[in-house]
Amino acid sequence: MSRAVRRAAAGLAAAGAALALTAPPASAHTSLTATDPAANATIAPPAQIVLTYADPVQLPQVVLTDAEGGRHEAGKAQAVDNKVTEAVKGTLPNGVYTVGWRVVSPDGHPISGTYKFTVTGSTGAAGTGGPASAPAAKAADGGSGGSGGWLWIGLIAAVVVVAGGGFAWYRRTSGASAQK
Ligand SMILES: [Cu+2]
Repeated sequence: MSRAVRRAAAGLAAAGAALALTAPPASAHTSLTATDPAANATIAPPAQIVLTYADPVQLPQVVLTDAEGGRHEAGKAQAVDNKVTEAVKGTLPNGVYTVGWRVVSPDGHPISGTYKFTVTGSTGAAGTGGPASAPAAKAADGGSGGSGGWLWIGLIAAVVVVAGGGFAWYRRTSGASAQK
């Protein structure tokens, strides 16, 4: 009887050990292993944000906000293997910026986080780092034809003017109605 119990216990232990050996590694979320710019770094204006994870990731989202909530990322984030890259719009003026990110782990779980860095020594004065400066820089690189570049600048300037006017109008009207 006691031998049978011992045998059963030994069998259970062996089964448990086999299960532990054959079970897939506990599928954990991936994790952020490195960032460029580094968290809490004080640096010259970066051209892009590069986030490195422990595993390949999908569906990346990155937002870059200044202290006033203004957005400075350009286009969509790109994920290649375990690296996510997000371009920065124009030259960041001096100040503190927050990077907010979200990716989907290999196990299908989304993870997200934020960190801050500080820009110093920037030649981009506050208010001039807007949408028009990025295409202007590209046109100066000679990447697109001269007239094409100017067409884009004009188009974007028009969009900015229209959007700015609309926003001002919205603020006026909503402010007026809120006061009454
Ligand atoms: Cu997970």
